[in-house]
Amino acid sequence: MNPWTVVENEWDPHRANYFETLFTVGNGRLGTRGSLEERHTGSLPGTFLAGVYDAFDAPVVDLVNAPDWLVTEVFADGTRLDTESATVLGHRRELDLRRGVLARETKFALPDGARFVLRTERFASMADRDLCCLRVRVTALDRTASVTIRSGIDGHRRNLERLPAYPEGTEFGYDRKWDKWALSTHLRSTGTGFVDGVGTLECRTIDSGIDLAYALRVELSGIPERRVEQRGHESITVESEFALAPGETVGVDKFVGIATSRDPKAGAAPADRARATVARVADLKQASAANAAAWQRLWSASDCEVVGDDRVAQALRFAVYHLLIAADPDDPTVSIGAKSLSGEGYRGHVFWDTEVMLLPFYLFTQPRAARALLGYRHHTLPGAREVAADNGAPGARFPWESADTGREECPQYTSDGSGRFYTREEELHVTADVAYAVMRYAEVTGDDAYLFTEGAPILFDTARYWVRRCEPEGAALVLRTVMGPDEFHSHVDNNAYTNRLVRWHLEQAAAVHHRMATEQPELLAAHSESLALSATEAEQWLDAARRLRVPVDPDCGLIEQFDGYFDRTVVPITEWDDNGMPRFPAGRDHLTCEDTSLVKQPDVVMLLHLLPEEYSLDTRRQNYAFYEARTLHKSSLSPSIHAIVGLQVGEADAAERYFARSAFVDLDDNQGNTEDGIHIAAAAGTWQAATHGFGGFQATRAGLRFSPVLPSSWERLRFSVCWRGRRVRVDLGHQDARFELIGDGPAETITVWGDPVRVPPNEIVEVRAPQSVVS
Ligand code: IFM
Repeated sequence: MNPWTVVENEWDPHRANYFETLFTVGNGRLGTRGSLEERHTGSLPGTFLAGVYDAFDAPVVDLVNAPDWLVTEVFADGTRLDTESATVLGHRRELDLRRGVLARETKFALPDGARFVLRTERFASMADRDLCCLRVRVTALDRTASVTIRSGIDGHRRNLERLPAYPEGTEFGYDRKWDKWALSTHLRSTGTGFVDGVGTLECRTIDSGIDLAYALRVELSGIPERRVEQRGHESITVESEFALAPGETVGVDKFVGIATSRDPKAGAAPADRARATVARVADLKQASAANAAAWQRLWSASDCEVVGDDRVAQALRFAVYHLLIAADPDDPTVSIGAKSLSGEGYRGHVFWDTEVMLLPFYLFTQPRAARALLGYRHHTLPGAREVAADNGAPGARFPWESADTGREECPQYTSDGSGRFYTREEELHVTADVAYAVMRYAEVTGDDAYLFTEGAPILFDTARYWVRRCEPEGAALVLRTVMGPDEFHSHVDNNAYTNRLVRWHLEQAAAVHHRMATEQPELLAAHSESLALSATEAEQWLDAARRLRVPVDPDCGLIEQFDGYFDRTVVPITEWDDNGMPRFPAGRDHLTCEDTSLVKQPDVVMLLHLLPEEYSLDTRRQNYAFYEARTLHKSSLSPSIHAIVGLQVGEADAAERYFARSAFVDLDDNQGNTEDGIHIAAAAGTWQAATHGFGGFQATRAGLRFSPVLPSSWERLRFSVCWRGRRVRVDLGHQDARFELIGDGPAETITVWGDPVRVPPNEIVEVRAPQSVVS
């Protein structure tokens, strides 16, 4: 197995939607699902542009399924070369993770047996995020033929809205199921045309009013009999016709420039910018080389390599690939949805996943991307203020589901309308999670300028929200009617995770305020003025932090997940699936575990993960054992966190199982919903489980620490981490660990297996594992 590629070896329409997700190409600015260029019955194509949302014709805002730049049809002697009109003799696709290129080779036969090979290559350029490229080549194997290639842009796109209720147990075949969905229209055509051989398709999102422009340049390979430019109301196409001799190959190279009126660097009209993008490309060779060079730079900072287990190595690279195509370091107005830009799942909405699951990957490998992701929360502060105001509070409260404005976008009901969930109203912890991410970024990068300019207003305005949201109970403060990360339990009081993180948040906000009073008094005065912050508010934050109840049983160290949790009915977990993951006990599902102590995903265990230094090993051991036995892992965020905390408390076997569950969630489709999009939080959790878990890597105020304990099948684990502006290359084995600090400056002292190690710059330092680890 090549750990740098993911391969599809045969055409199976039942697996096609799964591969469409896996084979998404992208560059953070956009993502395009891996559909066949000509599509098939049952295909689910999609191109998603970061930040392009619209609410027209839908109950909640959608990440718009934007015009499709791939669409290409090939005809051989009048027969369409697709998986239904012709016979598929062979089919292979390969996603090259190293360069972000999806290559295809399909061999078709016509009814008379004449064979044709269709080869394509596509990428969304990492070198120029406004550019997408597609190469199409057709070879006639047996006889002369007339070949027509139609390649263009399809602006007639719809989002899936909802599947109407059908009798329970109704199932539709792969070729019918998407047809059953109600659809939403988000785009209105504003014009199509060709000038000097370059086509333009323009449209506007109906509700949010974003202008989109696509420019199309098609270069032919071979001498055509005919070349025609065609424009329709919502499409543009270049059609070329070739007479092919046996063994001859013809084709097209397609360049597509994409621009929108919401791009941060918007200046000229989108159509002009899109046309300029395709005009500056010399040819596909040059565009491919620039793309490959950009990818090489990304991988040199972000690779996470497992030596000795190619299957795991591939899974980790696949995770990193999807993380790299999800983030745009140049756009601080967008974040990453729960399915990245790879599908319509969760309508492209942004959750706490970004701050808690994804951010560490970017922080340690692509800090500019981390900075941009935090920029999104700053950019959406006005929306968060509206959310607070809607709830009768001052300050800012981040929404549970966020899109372009920062206002709450979480639906109240399940998609068929039958179930009510309360995440929108009650999953308040996201606000503290954002504060946590702000502080982590500042700590790891040492970027005080960020902290004092953009971080501080986030911390301050959200802290004042908490002060109002907390209620007095005697001398203490409590947080009633909330939901913690465990979404099986709504309307609970004093969720330990929420309360503890809120206290931490209030303390950090007060500490930053205090620092600014001496280090940045003018900036503090400016923030105080713009936020109408009174001189005593920071004191109120500290007072609230002191009084907020965070219960831990003093005898056993057990943290009660929320008030009364220990009294909920204990329903034992008795069945596990083929991956060793728990099944719902009979009669229980997502909405019917309220009265039980069953837990959907780490809640107390997530707290142990985020604040590892606050809890003794004994407390972590106790709580992990108690809650792990009750956790159903019905979120893809769950297994990786259990792997990490499990390793800290010595549960290595369970950790390997949890790691595998996270690492293969999409490659093995082990939740059965990969077709909706990549579980991007699990991809990031997998990276965390490898580095923080098996690598024992922690970045603390005191510096970097490593205590690797690798699975026996891994020979080495290699990755890099950015720390305070420099990069450390890490190479960990069972018996030794090597470190190289890249860049000028003083030596760093890091802690390896508990001992301090001095690492001078640009020198490989080797550390032998102590006997206790080796044996
Ligand atoms: O944010 C998560 C949540 O924790 C569990 N349900 C899915 C959401 C999006 O990934």
